[in-house]
Amino acid sequence: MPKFLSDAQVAQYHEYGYLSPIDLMSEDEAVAIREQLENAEERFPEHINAENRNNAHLVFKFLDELAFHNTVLDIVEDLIGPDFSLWGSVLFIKDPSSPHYVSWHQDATYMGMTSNDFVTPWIALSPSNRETGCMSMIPGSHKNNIRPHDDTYAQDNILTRGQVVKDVDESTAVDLVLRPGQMSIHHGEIVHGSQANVSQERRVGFALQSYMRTDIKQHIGENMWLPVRGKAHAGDDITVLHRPESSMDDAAVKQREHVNKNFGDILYHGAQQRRNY
Ligand SMILES: O=C(O)CCC(=O)C(=O)O
Repeated sequence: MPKFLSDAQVAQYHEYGYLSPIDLMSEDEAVAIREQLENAEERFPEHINAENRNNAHLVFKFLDELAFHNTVLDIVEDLIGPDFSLWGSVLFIKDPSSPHYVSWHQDATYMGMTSNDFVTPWIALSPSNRETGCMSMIPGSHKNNIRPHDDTYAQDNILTRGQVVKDVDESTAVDLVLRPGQMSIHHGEIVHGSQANVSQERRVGFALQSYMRTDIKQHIGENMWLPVRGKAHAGDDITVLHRPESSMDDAAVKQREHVNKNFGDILYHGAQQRRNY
């Protein structure tokens, strides 16, 4: 029996590769978290910006708390079972009237995992819609394995390599419209992307990328995992990560630097170029 989702939602996830929208918190709660985020951007501009956007949950308590939000974890458990860790997180922020977009891609392509059966909750901290540049999914595309990607390094593409899957039938795409406080969740192999923000409003999304069963391992780089629920990742090759004691504490900052170096080495493994994010 699922903990949060209905049986129909679980079946829908397996059929289409995503679920959306899911009510996670009130709009007021989401606005309060966004305020904390914008306060952190002001206070620690070197530690949280468009280039330094990965794994901020390892240094900011309010993001760590989102990563351990009980409802998020119940939803994850309904989809991948009781034993899982968190691999990383990414803040996907698009400023008002900015050209930045995300090309059609499959998350698992460059993660170097032994299985791609994992989930990414994406939490909206602002309105995410067609104008602000919401995510769009190609339903069912998680069933066709990883397709070839071209690394374009296109300037306005905010994916690491600007990687793109060719020949996507865009007529089947579904826009995931979210109000602040709602979330979506998607499979590691689903083809998805997002357009530029043509509105006057900032679009702020926090992707917990990704929660993975603890029998899944990294086969490129160091095997680093933040234990979340159930049986933790085990083995001599596992580096266990820790939650921050308080925001920006020294040990947490050091740990994140180490994790982000490893993250970059994995995501750019074999790449022709390396960008600063
Ligand atoms: O936030 C976006 O526009 C894209 C995010 C994304 O590709 C992801 O979370 O996997």
